[in-house]
Amino acid sequence: MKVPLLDPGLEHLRARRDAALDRPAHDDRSAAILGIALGVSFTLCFVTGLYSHLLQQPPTWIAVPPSPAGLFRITQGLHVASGIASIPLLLAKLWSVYPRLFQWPPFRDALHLVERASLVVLVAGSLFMLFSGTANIERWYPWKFFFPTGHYWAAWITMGALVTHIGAKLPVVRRVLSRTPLAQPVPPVPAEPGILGRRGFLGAAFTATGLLTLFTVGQTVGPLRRLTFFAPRRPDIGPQGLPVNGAAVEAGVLDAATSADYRLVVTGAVPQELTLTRGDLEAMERRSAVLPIACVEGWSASARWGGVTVGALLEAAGVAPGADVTVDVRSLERNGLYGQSVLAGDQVWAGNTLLALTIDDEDLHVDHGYPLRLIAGNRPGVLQTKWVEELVVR
Ligand SMILES: Nc1nc2c(c(=O)[nH]1)N[C@H]1C(S)=C(S)[C@@H](COP(=O)(O)O)O[C@H]1N2
Ligand SMILES: [Mo]
Repeated sequence: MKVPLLDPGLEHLRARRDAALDRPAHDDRSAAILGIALGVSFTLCFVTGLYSHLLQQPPTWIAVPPSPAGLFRITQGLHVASGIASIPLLLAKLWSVYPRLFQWPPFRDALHLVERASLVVLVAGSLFMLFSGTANIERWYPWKFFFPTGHYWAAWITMGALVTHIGAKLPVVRRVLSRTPLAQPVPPVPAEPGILGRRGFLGAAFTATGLLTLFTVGQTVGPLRRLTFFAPRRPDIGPQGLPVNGAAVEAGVLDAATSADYRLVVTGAVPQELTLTRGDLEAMERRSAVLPIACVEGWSASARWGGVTVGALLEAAGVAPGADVTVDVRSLERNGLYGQSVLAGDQVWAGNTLLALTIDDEDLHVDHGYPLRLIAGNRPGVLQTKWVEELVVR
């Protein structure tokens, strides 16, 4: 279809667009290669994100196992790393395909219209996911919704649009992968000075992706911690060599946590309620375990924790060992998202589900939860409640 010329300026733009579409950075092959990379990073990010969501908001019929203890550390490390890697990939992809925005006519038939409309959802959803995830890593919340809920549901919508898009583009991807010539072979574009070829363009995109990953992943991969230039936290900087999320002063618990009046209460469905001082807890049988704090924000760090098992406390309160109970772990910090967490299933009785008194044989720093904090295997950091003052057995 030939559109009548209205305006020479428009005609000039159109000529530029057609020339751009012939350039290697904007051709099908570049777009498909970046699309494949994004398909991989988005899928990895989605699957690990689902796991994270499941652990943080488990349905009642699922009891998250306490082992492998480091599993969440790996899945959440991958989640944040694949999300960060997707940022330069997405920018490169958008750069690669943007001239197509001005394609005329905008759609060929009804199906093509649906496919192009789904792109609005895909692009908006992708930008939203990567922006909200990055902002959360920085603990910056310039919005009104609850981050986990918004990020979770937007992920489903974005992935739906992605599946639609992949379905529509599969033939192109297949041709590119099998390296057969594209449907209408275009004469090779002569190299123009100052214009990147495909190799240069894709090379720059993948190099940026690699460097950004390398300079952030040290927040969870210990040996790379010195290269953590772009992540807000290094895993070894903080009191007792561990980062802090939510200091005692911020939580408003500094006085209560350091007071001689501190007591741990074990209550609920127990034959015998307990009220214990920190001294009573120190006198109980001690266990130690090497466990990571793995924050949903993507940093993680391992430490050797010492303390009392939750199981031992329940037994002291008269609960039969191994009984099918759920335990609400409550903090001195009563309000806010972090005020309590739940232990269920095997996590209740596991030998490495601790109420910790020490890190590396030193009393916990108050910002790490002194006098007593929960630490257990395969749990997101948000559920490792600090300044524990009450266990309620159900
Ligand atoms: N009561 C309470 N517990 C809490 C928090 C908090 O702010 N208040 N922060 C949580 C989060 S998000 C993480 S990642 C870990 C961090 O523990 P740390 O500060 O000892 O490293 O504690 C968790 N437990
Ligand atoms: Mo966290």
